[in-house]
Amino acid sequence: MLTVLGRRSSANVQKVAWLLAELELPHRHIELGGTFGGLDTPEFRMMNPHGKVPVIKDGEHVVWESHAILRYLAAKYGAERFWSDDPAARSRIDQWMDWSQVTLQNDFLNGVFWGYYRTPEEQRDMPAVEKSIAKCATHFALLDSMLKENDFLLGDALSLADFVIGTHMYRCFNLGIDWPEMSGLEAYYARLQERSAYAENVMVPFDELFGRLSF
Ligand SMILES: N[C@@H](CCC(=O)N[C@@H](CS)C(=O)NCC(=O)O)C(=O)O
Repeated sequence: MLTVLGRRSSANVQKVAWLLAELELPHRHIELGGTFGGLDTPEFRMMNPHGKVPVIKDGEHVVWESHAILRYLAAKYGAERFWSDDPAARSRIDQWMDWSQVTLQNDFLNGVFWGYYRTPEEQRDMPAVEKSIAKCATHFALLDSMLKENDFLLGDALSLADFVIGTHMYRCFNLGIDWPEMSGLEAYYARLQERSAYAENVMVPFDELFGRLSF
């Protein structure tokens, strides 16, 4: 039996939970981290020495790092549905996954979500937050132009690029930030919300994280 470990309020866990739901893969989900704790036990550190979620256990095989987990699941169980065996097609997906991890997450999750939402108001560095919002607006404008042409980021079918970028759309549109006009991205977010796998696994209330820097 496949096991996923990680609190459902974590965006990195949500990417994995959404993919598992799309694949309709039977699994059990153990909430860990955040208020659930459990990341410092020797048993957990044996699985992930960094003490972070998500982690999956597939039989005896353990994988940590959300994007590595997505690639593992898509390769093993996806039958090329969301990733590809073809190196060229795969690299088109990988480049957006890596860009999301390195650039978008730095500006959105670290700069805006942590800098604004998770930081208590009196500790916020608003000039830094404004800079991150401006960087995100540039990233979102690029994604918006792609999504005016296509239903999903890389064409008419969902790919791993959508799992990693689409997950952030729920927070992007629910933080109370006035983004510039981005009707392509809004339509994309509306399409994602129609998918029960997205609605059930990504649209998880995150108010427990408001003003909370402790985990
Ligand atoms: N790059 C890692 C980041 C992992 C990470 O930072 N996970 C956070 C949750 S999003 C965590 O474990 N935080 C500690 C906690 O939730 O207690 C990944 O993509 O899996």
